[in-house]
Amino acid sequence: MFKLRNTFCLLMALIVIAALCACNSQEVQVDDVDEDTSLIVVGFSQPGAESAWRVALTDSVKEAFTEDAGFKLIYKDGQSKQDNQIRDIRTFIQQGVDYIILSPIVETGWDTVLEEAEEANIPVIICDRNVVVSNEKLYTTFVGSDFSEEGKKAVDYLEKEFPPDSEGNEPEVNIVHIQGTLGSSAQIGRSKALELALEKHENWNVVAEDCGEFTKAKAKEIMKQVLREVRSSDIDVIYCENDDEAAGVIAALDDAGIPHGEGTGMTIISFDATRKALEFCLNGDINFEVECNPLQGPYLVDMVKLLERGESAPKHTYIDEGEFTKDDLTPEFIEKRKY
Ligand code: GZL
Repeated sequence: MFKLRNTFCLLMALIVIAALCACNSQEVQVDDVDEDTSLIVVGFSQPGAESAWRVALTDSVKEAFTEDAGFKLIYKDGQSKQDNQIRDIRTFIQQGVDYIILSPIVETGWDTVLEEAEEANIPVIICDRNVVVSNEKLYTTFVGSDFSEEGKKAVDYLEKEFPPDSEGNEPEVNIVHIQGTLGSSAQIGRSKALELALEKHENWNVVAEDCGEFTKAKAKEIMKQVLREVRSSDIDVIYCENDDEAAGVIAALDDAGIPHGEGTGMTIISFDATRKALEFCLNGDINFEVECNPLQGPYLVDMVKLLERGESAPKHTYIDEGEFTKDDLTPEFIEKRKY
């Protein structure tokens, strides 16, 4: 009898363990993509929703990759964490999507998961920011911005704003630098341009520098701290690496009653050229806007269609981007902008 009970208990234990294992495997189980769908299934991994620009990119991709256009889009928001994006890409692989579009929060750390996508024969399109990988074959094509060129536009503007005098003497230019997410292509390119300018102009000085994470809240906090440490009369330029940071800087200056922008001796530079920032520019609060174009959905659809036709994609496609001062702007122009 005792032997029988032992066997029964052992059998029950094995059944419970097997059931627990089955449950665990369910945790990573994802809905397989409907096998017989005629739609092209695209997994889209965004780093987050940190800025108005980012939301505009998401909207542009969603508007382009519709079922009417022949696509099933699966959108994932990485909540500003690379680990989440890597998890999302693995989910796309398990779901058996046809393409992965990745807007990488930072440039490095993607080799392993891109190798997994390659092993699964899923082409990866990088958009917006770029990746730095051991082998460029790990992604099919890049569609996005040339951030070094964006930074150069900002520096060119500053060089015109602060020219040498008739004897060639360069003015002293004190700069507050509010960086974007460290390690992102946008931050690397825009910061690099300023670093090169500081090497070129010995009288240009960074009096304060910190990372605003491309957000209004963090930039406002940084600017309030800067104003505790640096006299506002000693600040000639605030170099904001996106419009949300510029909005935070303006809020901090307004709270402190410090005039800024056109005719005040405190020049504000920003990147993205969102509608709200262009309104700041039109009213003189921001002196110079470098456009960073988030309307990448149509470019990406064209790239997927090209690959579907079996054609080879160019490795890099840089999208058209401009720059603005108040003289380029009218309320009607701003109103017509898509973001
Ligand atoms: C640039 C993009 C940046 C924007 C920010 O392509 O990666 O990220 O400039 C956004 O507004 O947060």
